[in-house]
Amino acid sequence: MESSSVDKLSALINELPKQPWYGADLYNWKGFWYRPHHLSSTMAASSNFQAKDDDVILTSSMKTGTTWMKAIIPTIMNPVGRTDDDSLDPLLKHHPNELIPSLEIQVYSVNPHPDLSNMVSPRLFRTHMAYPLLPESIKTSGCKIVYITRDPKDTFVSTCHFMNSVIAARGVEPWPMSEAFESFGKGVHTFGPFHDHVLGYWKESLKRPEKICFMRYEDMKKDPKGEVKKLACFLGRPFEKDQEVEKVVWRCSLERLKNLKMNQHGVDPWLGIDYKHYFRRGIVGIGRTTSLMR
Ligand code: PAP
Repeated sequence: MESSSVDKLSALINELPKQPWYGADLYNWKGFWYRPHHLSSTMAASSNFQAKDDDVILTSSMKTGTTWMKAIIPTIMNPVGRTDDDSLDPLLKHHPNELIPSLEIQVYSVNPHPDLSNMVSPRLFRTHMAYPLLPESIKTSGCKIVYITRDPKDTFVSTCHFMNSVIAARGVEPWPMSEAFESFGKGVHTFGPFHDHVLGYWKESLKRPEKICFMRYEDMKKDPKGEVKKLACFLGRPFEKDQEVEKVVWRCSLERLKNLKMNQHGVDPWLGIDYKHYFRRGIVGIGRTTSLMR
């Protein structure tokens, strides 16, 4: 970015409301909270990204089951995902983050006008942007949006574990859960407020169910085959045989992914975060128990 643009951005950031969060500051832009290094790329993606009619965009607030979807969507869309030959499965060599690039964390993080002309269609992207911040072309083109959400208490607990692991690797003490809870309750967490995020997509999915597939982590846990079948139909890639669905569900299961070498030992080059932190217990209802920090 040119130095004048950097100066303008710093000046803008300095004027935004600010709150502490896990040892850093979050800034509120257009009603949603961002870390400063995600802010410029979010602004660039929001104004510059041009969606194509056959794009698929995975959207979510954080820690709601996105990684599961990052595995499932490419597996459904790629014909290899349905074959019997497990040795061809891209998930063997790639963490799900690598299979479906993030607009704000990867695509727009270095260049506000990246050249996407070499990407093969149908292109798959993900974003944590709330509905009002989405690039206009995502809303108006024929592209499909898949939104995943989760019980807020479970989302909160998952966020605590993830963020405390991330800051521990940098030598920072864990943030006390009571303070993190108060902050989450006020809607202050990256990409939050959680309820505004969920409601934005929920309301739009009611108006345009053919455009937005609204999914819940709990439904996925209860009936993964049924939900994956529905998702595949929504994406225009229905399954012909039951074995194909079983294959996708198994390939993308937490048990399998968390034990793959790549996910146990790899590091996300964009965020510097160990891939293992994306896979934990995946339990429904953990936020309602008294043993939150297990
Ligand atoms: P992100 O927003 O950083 O991408 P995200 O994947 O949405 O994170 O959330 C991580 C949660 O999804 C973790 O939940 P937990 O902390 O309650 O355990 C993680 O375990 C769970 N998760 C990751 N992959 C899968 C999967 N394949 N199946 C089920 N749950 C998964």
